[in-house]
Amino acid sequence: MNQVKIPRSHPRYESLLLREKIIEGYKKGIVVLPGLIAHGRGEAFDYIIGEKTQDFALKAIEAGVAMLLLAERPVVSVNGNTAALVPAELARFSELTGIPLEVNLFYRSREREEAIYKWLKMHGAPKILGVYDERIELDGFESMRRIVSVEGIYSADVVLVPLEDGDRTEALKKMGKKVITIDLNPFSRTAQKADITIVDNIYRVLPLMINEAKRLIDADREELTRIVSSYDNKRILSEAILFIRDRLTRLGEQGVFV
Ligand code: PTJ
Repeated sequence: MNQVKIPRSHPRYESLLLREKIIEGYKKGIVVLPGLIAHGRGEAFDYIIGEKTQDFALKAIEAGVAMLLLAERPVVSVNGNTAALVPAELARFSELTGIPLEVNLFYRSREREEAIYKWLKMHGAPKILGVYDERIELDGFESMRRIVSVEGIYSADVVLVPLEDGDRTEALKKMGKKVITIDLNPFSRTAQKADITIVDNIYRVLPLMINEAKRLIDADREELTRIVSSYDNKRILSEAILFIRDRLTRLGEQGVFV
């Protein structure tokens, strides 16, 4: 397929750019075919929330970063779509906070693991687990995601699992871990089960997480604890769903979308 040059003036510029990133990721062996479908589902929800970071996401981002900074052994789990969309931002966040990345795939193959490792390294990620270090199989779920790094997800107290299929969050929670997710679909199992759900496009979220980490990195533990303990994920999910309802009602009444 030929690379399409997208003019900056195009009203759907960012959305088309993300498609290109996913397609490029597929060609490089980073993204799997079902990842293209997952991206389409995300796009639909992004359209519905107005392709902008809303208040409910900003609150979740603040709490998520505070929780990661408070953690003893935090880790960021990276799948194919995440690696394709925000590799440099993941590397920057990891460098800034000292939190390692871990390659953890649903559709796992040695080639993909190594391709993602190389891709993240190329973008400057300082520490990438789950590929060349010691690994172990977790009990409690069937998918290939059960293969985790001993130093990373296995030992972690807080795990960020962006763009996640359903089966893992509950299993991680049963192991006593806190789970933060980034998911445009507030109805997904992961969104509903996580401790903190950032309902927004990962492409907009990672730069905001980097800014938030810069702001909070020197905050004292009391301040971080206050942010985390005043956060209520049920309320945030309600806000997201009610926002969708109200926006659709408004647009429906106007009879126009753009
Ligand atoms: O790389 P692998 O092998 O680990 O596989 C990755 C995929 C994404 C294929 C796998 O995890 C999967 O099938 O995921 P699901 O079940 O489709 O869930 C992905 C979730 O991410 C859905 O709820 C989407 O709405 C959401 N999503 C997709 N794109 C974005 C997104 N959320 C935030 N930002 C996006 N850009």
